[in-house]
Amino acid sequence: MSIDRQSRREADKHRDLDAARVAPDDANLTTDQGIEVDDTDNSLTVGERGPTLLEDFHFREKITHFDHERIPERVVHARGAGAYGRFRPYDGWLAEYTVARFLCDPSVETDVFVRFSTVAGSRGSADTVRDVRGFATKFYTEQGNFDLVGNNMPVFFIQDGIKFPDFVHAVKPEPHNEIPQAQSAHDTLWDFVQLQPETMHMMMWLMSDRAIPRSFAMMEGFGVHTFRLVNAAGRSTFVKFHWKPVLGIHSLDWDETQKIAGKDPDFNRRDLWDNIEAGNFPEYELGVQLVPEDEADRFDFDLLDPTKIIPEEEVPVRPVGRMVLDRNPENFFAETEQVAFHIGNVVPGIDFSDDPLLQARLFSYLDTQLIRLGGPNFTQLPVNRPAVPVRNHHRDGYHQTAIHQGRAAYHKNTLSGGCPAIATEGAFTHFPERVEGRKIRKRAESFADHYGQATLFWNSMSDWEKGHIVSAFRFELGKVEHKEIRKGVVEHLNHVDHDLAVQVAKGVGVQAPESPATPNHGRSSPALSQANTKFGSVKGRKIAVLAADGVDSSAVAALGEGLTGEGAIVEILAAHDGVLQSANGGRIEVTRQLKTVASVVYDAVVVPGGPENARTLSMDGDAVHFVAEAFKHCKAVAAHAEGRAVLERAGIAFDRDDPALVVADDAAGLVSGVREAVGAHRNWARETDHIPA
Ligand code: HDE
Repeated sequence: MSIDRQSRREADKHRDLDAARVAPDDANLTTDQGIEVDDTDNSLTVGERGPTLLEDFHFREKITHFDHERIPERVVHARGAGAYGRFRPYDGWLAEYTVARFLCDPSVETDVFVRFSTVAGSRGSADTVRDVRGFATKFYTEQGNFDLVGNNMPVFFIQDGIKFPDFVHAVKPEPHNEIPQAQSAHDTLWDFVQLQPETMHMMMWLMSDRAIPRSFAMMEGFGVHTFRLVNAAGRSTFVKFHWKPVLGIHSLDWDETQKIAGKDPDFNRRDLWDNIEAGNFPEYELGVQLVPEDEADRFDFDLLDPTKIIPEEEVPVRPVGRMVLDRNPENFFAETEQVAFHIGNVVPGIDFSDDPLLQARLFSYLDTQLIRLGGPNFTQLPVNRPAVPVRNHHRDGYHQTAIHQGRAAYHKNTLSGGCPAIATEGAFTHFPERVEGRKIRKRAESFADHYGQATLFWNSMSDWEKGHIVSAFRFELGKVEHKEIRKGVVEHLNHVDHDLAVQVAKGVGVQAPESPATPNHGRSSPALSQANTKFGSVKGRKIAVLAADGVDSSAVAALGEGLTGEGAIVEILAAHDGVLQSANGGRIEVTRQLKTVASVVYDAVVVPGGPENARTLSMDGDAVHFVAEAFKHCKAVAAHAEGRAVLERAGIAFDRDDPALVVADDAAGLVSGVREAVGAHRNWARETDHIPA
């Protein structure tokens, strides 16, 4: 679906950004003072070989500016990638619950900027590490900016924000040697976990495939906390926000992610960028779970507890509208690095709940921007400023870019004609929630169950997902040096599910528990399983075609014609760049040299026919390894006619019952087989074969 661009746009962010855009033109190079210089390659010296002169203002300014190019990276979510897009509600049904116009007026299209991120790693860390992904959206609405600062997992590690520094110190590289980078597999994190059982539900998500998404376009987003919607009558309804990817939720293989971290550390970032450039725009549906205030107590958990979900089977996610990301930023630093999200940026019709994690975040985001972006005027940066006018009495500060006119910077005033005036209607009004109680430091009893929903998550997984979770726990705890910590975690897992605890214990060499610490309640939520997500699309998928001279071009042409129109990216890989001679004497342009890529950055591999092609590729270790590795990672592996020989060389038997193994003698059969296998994402059943590679 594409959103109509001809819509009403009172808040047009792109027009607003025009004022800040600086395009290269044919004008001369100047200093920051606008002075043209005659040489920017040689500093001013005494004689050709003499000392440099302090009066060389161009040299000094150039170096000084360079020295100050870096700003502190985000303390968490340092590595990210951003994109602009548009959001539009489908219809007006949500108006019954909120006065936020951008959510209920289908004639309004709202510009957005989204930043996806990993949490623990530094700015330069690899994309495909096991981690939570940030999914932060800034809506430039006509009522001001609304930021939905979410993650790709619906719960969090802790219940109270005061624990956040402890948690982050535990998960970040250890302080004595700053090892490991962007990894949760180390002692301090798991020590924290074993002493803080409220982490258990989130740890199940973190050990699941949700932590290694194939693409930012193939993961969900969650607001996590319970928020409020407030309607025109002032009635409040509790709400959980969800982003549902149109392509479904799909993940990488763990072995693959580790290899990608070396072969292409920018894997997810590149995927986002390339697909937007190719017109394969990532799309998400915004959905809401609504709970009337007077029904808040009907659950067996507390709505204010951010370690809990509302199962979709209990409260369905109702679709609100669609977001399309259709434009890459023009300058990473100016936009993606300087964007400043804040959970406290809400518009009329959206309000907060008393979730203690949410309340802490309300303090943290503004505070962190002040240091990261160097003062209170970061809201004037092009990517941050709203697309509607800002008028108030805030003045001065570092990097003030506005020239405020007039004498009165206070309210009330007569000297500026009383301006700016206070809105009489449509302004933000805090929901007048009734609260009373004693000041106290105590976790609510209703937050006490730390295992029930971890069990729900486990019970909801398919067999292959369970297998991945067990392997992930074994991997992570296997890296933990202190046996006592491994043991402590297994004891908690024994409250989640006995079988899970036993399997993990076996892997990490600790005594397996004899009986469950808490009996499994047996409940599940099928919506949590990736086995029940959407399948069938090849949009954004990368298909490698291995080729050499003598390749039968009919299969190559058919793949290109058949699949690129549906959004797949088909690339011809060969031992060298340039052009190949096809079997019928034609020329085929090579997209990439085999040595510069690897199977792990593709979703499928196809070996076309042609006897000479098959002979050459069978003798090429890189090509054979490519096929074997793709097969190991449960991907679609396909051969056309003589191309079979290369699969055989990779040790693949054809008599297996394997829908992702496609062998065809006709080009049409090859294309339809590849389409189906790629649309199914992976054949995880292959894992039980323990394929080497
Ligand atoms: Fe954040 N978080 N967070 N967080 N968070 C930041 O703000 C914080 C939490 C999330 O792409 C910081 O600008 C506290 C939950 C995202 O720029 C900081 C607590 C969720 C991003 C901060 C949490 C998030 C951040 C660091 C516990 C999911 C990246 C830099 C009370 C709902 C936004 C910055 C971007 C970033 C604090 C917990 C999501 C330090 C104190 C829960 C997506 O302010």
